[in-house]
Amino acid sequence: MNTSALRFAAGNGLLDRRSFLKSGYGLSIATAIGLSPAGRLLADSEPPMPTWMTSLGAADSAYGSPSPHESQVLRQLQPNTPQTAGFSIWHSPLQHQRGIITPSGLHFAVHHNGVPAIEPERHRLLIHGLVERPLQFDLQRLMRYPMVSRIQFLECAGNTAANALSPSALDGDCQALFGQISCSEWTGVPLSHLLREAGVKASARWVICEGADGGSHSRSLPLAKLMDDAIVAFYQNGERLRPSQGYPVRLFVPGWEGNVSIKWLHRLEVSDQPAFSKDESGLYTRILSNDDILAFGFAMDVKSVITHPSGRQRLPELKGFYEISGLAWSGTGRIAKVEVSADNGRSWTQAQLHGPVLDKALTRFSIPWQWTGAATTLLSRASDEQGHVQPTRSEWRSRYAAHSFNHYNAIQAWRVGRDGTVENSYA
Ligand SMILES: Nc1nc2c(c(=O)[nH]1)N[C@H]1C(S)=C(S)[C@@H](COP(=O)(O)O)O[C@H]1N2
Ligand SMILES: [Mo]
Repeated sequence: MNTSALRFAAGNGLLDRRSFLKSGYGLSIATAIGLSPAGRLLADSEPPMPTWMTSLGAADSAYGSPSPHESQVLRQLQPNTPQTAGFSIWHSPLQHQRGIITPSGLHFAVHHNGVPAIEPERHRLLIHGLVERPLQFDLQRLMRYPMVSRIQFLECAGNTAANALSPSALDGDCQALFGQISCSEWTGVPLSHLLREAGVKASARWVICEGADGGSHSRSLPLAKLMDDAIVAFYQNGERLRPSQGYPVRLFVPGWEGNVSIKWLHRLEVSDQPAFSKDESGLYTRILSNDDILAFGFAMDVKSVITHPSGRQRLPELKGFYEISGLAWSGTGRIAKVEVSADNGRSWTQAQLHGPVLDKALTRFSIPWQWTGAATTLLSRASDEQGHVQPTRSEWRSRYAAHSFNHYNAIQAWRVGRDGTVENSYA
């Protein structure tokens, strides 16, 4: 193909992100992906008309489901994690998704005590402790309060733990390595409405939040954050929560590690101190490199991953045009920029952010790439509006003790081989 019309923006074929937006560049996508004249002729000679074009289709069903041709797009259990009766981690297939919204049936899930079969009419939410008026709500009364909707991500603190812990990069796809992140439109009642109604006492600082699952998963959360932007959510992507996401009601705490968004929410105890429950004293702390223990470090860090091309995908042609596309997010604000490198970090260029760029939501980015066919490594590096930038893996490792794995947010590297294979790498 004639590459004279291409505007290169960084090494090894990364194109200017506006290449296809400005007509002046004279770059057509058909040219870029190399549709040959022979290919065009083939399209002109129509194959025989398929039967679906000449007969009536099937009846539809009362609740839609994906095409049977997409049956490989499924959540998957976390590899190498023993699943016990109650404990399971399901990963979302990021490499099959586009845009920023996770379909509800593909939302990742972490269950410590299985999925309780709650009968909504028997479920109650109790607010007690340091309040003037302890309150107990049934769902019908709870859902009469004014509601808000927000598009926000949820990420498990342990997402990408394999890359934090494993001394060499494990072979895996984007789902296996990064699949504990999803993004939905969440709708519910701001928790501040309910806490004000209960009348929080002046000495209150914390709220102990507990689920109705058999093991009573619970976390202590600072009152200030809950008053600021937490919601008691009933809806996910316009329909009632899936049982897996906390039906009939969950806490949703924007930008913070997933384990604090208590599913099947049934009790809020207002307190002047945290409970130091089992999980918040052990599982959800981080050990720093100087052996200090960081507890109650809630906000998820700025992070990104290229989803196309990504681990275990195979580039169908061994050189030429590809769109690099991925996801970026930060628990402390909006994504400000994502830089991409196609030469293992020697040169970088800014990817296009696809709007809307929302606070504490997944943000889609993309950049056109003219692959020469040589083996290379693709990287993405996100920055948020507060100036946080993703660290390299060795920078991340130097902050934490060797066996620490929560909040891993280092720059991800995908190695592209000359045979078109893509694999996880430590750059
Ligand atoms: N009641 C209850 N809430 C819970 C959990 C749980 O096991 N029980 N798991 C937590 C963890 S560790 C995470 S990461 C998020 C995951 O939310 P999701 O399953 O809707 O993706 O839920 C949190 N809330
Ligand atoms: Mo989690």
